[in-house]
This record gives sequence, structure tokens and C-alpha cells, in this order.
Amino acid sequence: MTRPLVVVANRLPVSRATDPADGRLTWQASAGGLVTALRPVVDEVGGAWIGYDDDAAGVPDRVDGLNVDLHAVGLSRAQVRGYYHGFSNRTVWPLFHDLVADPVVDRRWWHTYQDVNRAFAEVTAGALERARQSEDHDEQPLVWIQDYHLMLVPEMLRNMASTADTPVGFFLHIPFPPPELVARLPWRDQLLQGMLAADAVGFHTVRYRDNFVRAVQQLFPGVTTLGDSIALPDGRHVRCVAHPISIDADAFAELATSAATEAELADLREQFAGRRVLLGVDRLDYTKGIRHRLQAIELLLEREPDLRGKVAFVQIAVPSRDDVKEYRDLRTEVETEVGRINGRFTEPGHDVPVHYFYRGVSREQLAAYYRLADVMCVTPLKDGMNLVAKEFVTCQAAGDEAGALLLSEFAGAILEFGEQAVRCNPFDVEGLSYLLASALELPETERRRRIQAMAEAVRERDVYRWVADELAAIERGHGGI
Ligand code: ADQ
Repeated sequence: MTRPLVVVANRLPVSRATDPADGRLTWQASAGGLVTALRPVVDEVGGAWIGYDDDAAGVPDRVDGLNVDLHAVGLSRAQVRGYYHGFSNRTVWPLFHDLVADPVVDRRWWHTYQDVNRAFAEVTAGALERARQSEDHDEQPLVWIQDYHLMLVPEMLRNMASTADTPVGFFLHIPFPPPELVARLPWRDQLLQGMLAADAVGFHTVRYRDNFVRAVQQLFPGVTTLGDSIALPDGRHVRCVAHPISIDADAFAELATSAATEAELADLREQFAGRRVLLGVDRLDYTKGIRHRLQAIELLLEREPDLRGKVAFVQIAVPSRDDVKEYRDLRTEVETEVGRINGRFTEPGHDVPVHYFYRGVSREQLAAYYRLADVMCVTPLKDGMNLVAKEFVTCQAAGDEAGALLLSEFAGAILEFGEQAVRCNPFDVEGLSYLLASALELPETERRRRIQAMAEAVRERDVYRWVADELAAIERGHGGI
């Protein structure tokens, strides 16, 4: 690709840090997956990144080591409440995750969502203008909009004279639900129209893509499909594609065998000596199935007294969206459950069965836990993809470990891991408790073979492939090919 790349995402890829040399506050590129994935592209072609920051005025134009111009969108607290905590996370998030929680419908949030999407579109138009004027590029930039916070931005850009001809792509990182669920949203037409203004709309899986295409067909008369394109009544074609996101597999493999990870792992092996380890790593989100998982652990310990003292369950839960009531309630419920299990099954003088962390951990610690785990429990009730599963198999394979992956049928990742994972239905708590036991009992050679096969699948379709496939689809969609 030779066009400069303009990324539009809820957050900017930078964070504040203290300079170790003089203790001053500085800005640095953050270590998020999207930034890592796009780094090789923007190193080559340059570009811009548009995103929100709560200190918009303080964000520098650029940071060291990241070849993009930063454009911060400043939002008031009320806008963040309505657009982010409200419409994005209390309306769209639960609805698009198959109603695992009740969506809240609030007209004020919807209006704020529209206003904020417009603010993003305007800042993007300004960034495009600057990129066009720059002498470094002869080609028009390509705009790539990320996720459910910004579903109206493609159409807003299409309707501005200065940006009408720009190649625009949109990628949805969460599931796209069946049309019957989308239909519940009073503003479903506007949201779909917003996305349809892109040249290409990307999803993790064929099922989400097909759900989107069916919703468009049901809601807009006169729409036809041709291969992976939707033909709109006005003659435009929109390419709808399925590209599963992934991780930087080589970087994770390297991290898993680094000296720092090995040192962490040695400590953990000592701490958990004589016990098999079950592991959960998630943002603390009700879609991730953490409560069902804990209940399955409790049933397992209740049913099989021999396992008590011989297995430990480690749950690493990253704090998430704690401005939203449902997330605060979930934290209370999870912590109550952990307390109950430990209260029931801890023996005097012995360690607790459930180790619970409400915090993020370092990359090295995370990799060490992935290597330590005998069974990795990825049991979301619904999940667009789930990168934890991909990180786990990559770290295990790099360290020649032989753990098992217990994977929900409702995570996008199940499509790539097929029969190599232990498939589960997380809604069936009792069934989950039996599957935990059978995952522990799989023969070691079988577990090792499966881990290697899953890691190979991740290596073949890593995050760089995802970026390349997405950008190529946007180009083809724009060129009408
Ligand atoms: P998430 O719902 O955040 O992402 P996931 O894909 O699993 O879910 O990514 C979580 C990331 O956070 C992983 O890279 C993981 O390493 C990291 N992480 C989790 N716990 C951590 C901890 N305690 N400490 C440090 N890091 C931790 C959304 C969608 C997913 C989709 C992604 C990408 O919900 O379905 O896979 O976007 O599109």
C-alpha cells in the first residue's frame, strides 16, 4: 500500500508516562494490539490517527517511534457519558452480544452519539485535508474506522464534499447479531446506513458478515447481493468481508521464552507446585462468562473432593468500564462468588482454591501464566473473536507446554480452532464442570499436539495478515473491483 493511512478509533494510541530519567510526564505510544499491527504499515506510508483523549489539548502532534500525526477529539464529560458509557456500552454492546444483558434505550444518548460521531468526522476531514496538502504523498489517504463507537462516521464523511471520494473502510470488533435483534434498536436504519457508506465493511467471522447482509436486506428494499458485495439501490457497491483479527504471533512466542518470562514462570511453578492450574484472563465484563466459570469450578470441587487441594483456579480480571452500573454490579457478584468458594473449600493451613486478581498484569507475567496453565478457560457467553485464546496457544507452543484450551462455542475464535480446542457451552454450568475435569484428563501427548496445531493456525493468520486483507478489501471496494 502506498496511500497514507488515517485510522479513526475511539482512543488515541498514546498514553502518558513518567520519564525515568527526570521524572517528567511525557507521552508514549501505547502497546495495544491495533497499534502494534499497524506500525509496519504506517512506518512505510505514514498517516494520521484520530481518537478521543480526556486531555485533548495536551496531546502532542506526534510521539517518538510512531509515524502518525495525532488528532485528538475533545469531548465534554456529558458527551463521554452519553456516547461512550451510554449508547456505546449500555445500548449497542449488550444488544450486539445477543442480549446477555438488557440494553438500555435512551434518546438523549443517541443524540449525543450522533453529535460525537460528527465531531470525529469533522476532525477526520481536517486530518485528511492536512494529509493531502503534505508534499510527501501524491496519493489520497485511506480512512479506516474502527468499531461500534463510530458506526455513523463513514456516512458523515461520505456526505462532506471534501471527503466524498476518499476510500473508507469500517471494521466491527464485536459480533454482529442476527437481524431480529438489530431490529429492536429504534435507530437501526441509521446505524446500518452509517456503515454502508464505507467501501468495505469488515467482520471477524462469516456468520457476523451474513447477519449484517441479512439485516440490510430485511431493512432496505431494493438491495441485492453479488458475491461478497451488497449492491445498493443508488448503484453503489459495498464489499462485506470476514477477516478474523489476530495477534503478532512471533512477538508473543518471543515474549513467552524471554528471560523475564522464564523468571516469572519459575516463581509461579514454585508457588503452585503439586497443583494443576486452571486459568481465566479477561476484562471484567459480563460477556466473558466469569460467573458461570466460577460456578462450574465450585460444582467441580463439590463433586470431586479428591481434586480439592490439587487444583487451583487463577482468574485475572482487568478492571473495565467501572463507570457503568452493570460492570460495578458484576464485580460485586464475582467477588462474592470467589469469597464463597474460598470460604467453602479452603483447608486450614492450605492455600485458597481461587486466586483472583482485579488488575492488569505485565506482559511477562501474563505470558508466564499462559505457560503455567493446565487448562485455559476461555468461556465467554459471546465474544467477537477473543485474543486471549490466541495468545495462550502461542505462548504454550513456544514454551513446548501441554495445556488444554477450553473454548466457548460463542467466541469467534472457535472457527479457527475447530476440533483442537475442548468446545464448551458456557450457559450449561454443570456441563462446563464436567468439561473442566475432562480437559484435565486429556493425555499429555494429545494436549501437546493440539496446542501445536492451534499455534500453527494462529501463525498462519496473524495480525499482519488481518491488516493486509482489510486494507486490500477497502482498496478493492473503492475501486469497484
Ligand atoms: P476484548 O473484549 O477486550 O476485545 P480480547 O480479544 O480477549 O477481548 O482482548 C483482550 C486483550 O487484553 C488481550 O490482548 C489480553 O492480553 C489483554 N488482557 C486481558 N487481561 C489482561 C490482564 N489482566 N493484564 C494485561 N492484559 C490483559 C474486543 C472484542 C474481542 C476482540 C477484540 C479485538 O470484545 O472479541 O477479539 O476486541 O478485535
